[in-house]
Amino acid sequence: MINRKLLVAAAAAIVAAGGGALAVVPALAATKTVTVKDNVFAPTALTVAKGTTVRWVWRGRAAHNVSVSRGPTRFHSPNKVRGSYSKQLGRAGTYAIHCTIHPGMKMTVKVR
Ligand SMILES: [Cu+2]
Repeated sequence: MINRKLLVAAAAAIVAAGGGALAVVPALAATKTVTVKDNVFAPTALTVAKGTTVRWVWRGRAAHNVSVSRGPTRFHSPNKVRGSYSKQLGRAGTYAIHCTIHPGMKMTVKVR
């Protein structure tokens, strides 16, 4: 005979865990998109909450990259002509970002 009380307790535990996980997902899933055009980022300034993922999407014809020149953490995308590059920003501060191929191609991301 199956122990019905144990089954009910197990089901309740699974529902509680699932509910908790679902409640956490929206905060972690926040994403902001930046368009990488020929020789300009759009927008050029962005302010996001800590933990936000910034996703750069290539829309131009020339190769570009996303490189942090100054900021709480450094990262550097490959040179790309299409596709996207995402980075979750977990440390607060101002990130000065540029494309190393086009020195005038700059933007800032403020994480608070
Ligand atoms: Cu560029």
